[in-house]
Amino acid sequence: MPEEPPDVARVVRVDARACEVERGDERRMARLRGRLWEDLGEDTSPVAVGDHVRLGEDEGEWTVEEVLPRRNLFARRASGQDADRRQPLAANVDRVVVVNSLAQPPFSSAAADRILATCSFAGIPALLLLNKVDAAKPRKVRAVEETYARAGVETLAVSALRGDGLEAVRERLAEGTSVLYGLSGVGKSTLLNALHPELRLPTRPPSRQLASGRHTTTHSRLYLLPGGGDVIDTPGIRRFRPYGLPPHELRLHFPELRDLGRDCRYPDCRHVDEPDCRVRDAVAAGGLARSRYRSYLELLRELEDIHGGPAREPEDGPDHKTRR
Ligand SMILES: Nc1nc2c(ncn2[C@@H]2O[C@H](COP(=O)(O)OP(=O)(O)OP(=O)(O)O)[C@@H](O)[C@H]2O)c(=O)[nH]1
Ligand SMILES: [Mg+2]
Ligand SMILES: [Zn+2]
Repeated sequence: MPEEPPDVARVVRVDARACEVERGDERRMARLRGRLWEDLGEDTSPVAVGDHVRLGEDEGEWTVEEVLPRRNLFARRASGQDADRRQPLAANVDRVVVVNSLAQPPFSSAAADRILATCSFAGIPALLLLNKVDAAKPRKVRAVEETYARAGVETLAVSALRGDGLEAVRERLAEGTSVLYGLSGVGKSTLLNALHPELRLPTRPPSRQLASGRHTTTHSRLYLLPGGGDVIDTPGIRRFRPYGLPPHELRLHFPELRDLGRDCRYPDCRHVDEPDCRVRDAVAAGGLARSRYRSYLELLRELEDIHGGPAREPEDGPDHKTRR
C-alpha cells in the first residue's frame, strides 16, 4: 500500500492494460483506467514509454488517470489490420538513436532514411549509430559515414560486442532520454548491455544471427545508465512506415534534397520527373547518394498512395503547379 497518495510518475514500460511507472526511486505497475481507451483517436495505445502520467489509487492499486501533455512523440504507422492508425513508440525524448548494422544484417539505408525523416518530421534530434564495425569492411564504413555527413546526420561507428567507440556513445547519451530504434538484430540490446553490464538484457544467440522474423526484445523499456542518461530499448522492426507525414513535405525532411531543391525550376518540384530538377542532376553527377534518392522516391510513392497525390506515371508538361 502506498503511504502517500501518488501523483505524477513517468512510464517506463507499457503492457496491454497496465504499465510500469517510476516515481522517485520507486517502480511499480499501474493499471490504465478504462476511459483512457475511449478517446484514443487515431492511436493504438493511450500511453507510451516516457509519458508523464497522473496517478490515482484504487483499493491499494495504482492507476493511471491521465496522460499529461507531451513535449514530443516518436511514432510510426501501425502494421497489419491497424495500418491506418498511429502507434506511439516513445514520448518526451531528447533524441532517437537510429541503430543500424554494417554487417549481419547488412546496412539498410531504407530503414535508416525512413526513421531519420520521421524524426525530422516529429522535431526530434536523431543520430545514426553504425554497429558491428568489427565485422564490416573499412571501405563500407567510410562510404556510409560520408553519405550521412552530406545529409547533415551525425554518425557514430561502434562495435557493441568488441567495445569500439562506446566511450563516445556514453558521452552522447549522458543527458536526457534516448531511444534505441532500428531493425531487429542490429544490436540494440547488446549495446545497452555494454553500456550497463548489470542489465543482462536478452540478446539474440549467435546461432540465430541470420534468422529473420524474430524479435529478441519484446517490450520497450526505459533504463537509467550508471553514468547518467536514460535509454529506451525497443523491439526491432522489420519495416518502418511514417505516420501522418504529408507527401509534399517529405522533401523537407531529407536535408540534402531540401537544399538542392531550392534551385529546381519549380518551387514545389517533387524531384521525380519534373524538368530542370537539380536533385536529379545531382544524382546523375554523383553529388547526391543514390541510396538516399532511392529511399526518398520509394517513400514518396508510398505516402502518395496513402494520402493521395499525383499520378505515379510521368505526366506531359509541367502542369504540376496546379495539381494542388
Ligand atoms: N559482430 C558483431 N555482432 C554483434 C554486435 N553487436 C551485436 N551483435 C550480435 O548481433 C545479434 C543481435 O543482437 P541483439 O542485441 O539481440 O539485437 P537487437 O537489435 O536488440 O534485436 P531485437 O531485440 O530483435 O530488436 C547478437 O547475436 C549479437 O551478439 C557487434 O558489435 N559486432
Ligand atoms: Mg533487443
Ligand atoms: Zn527537383
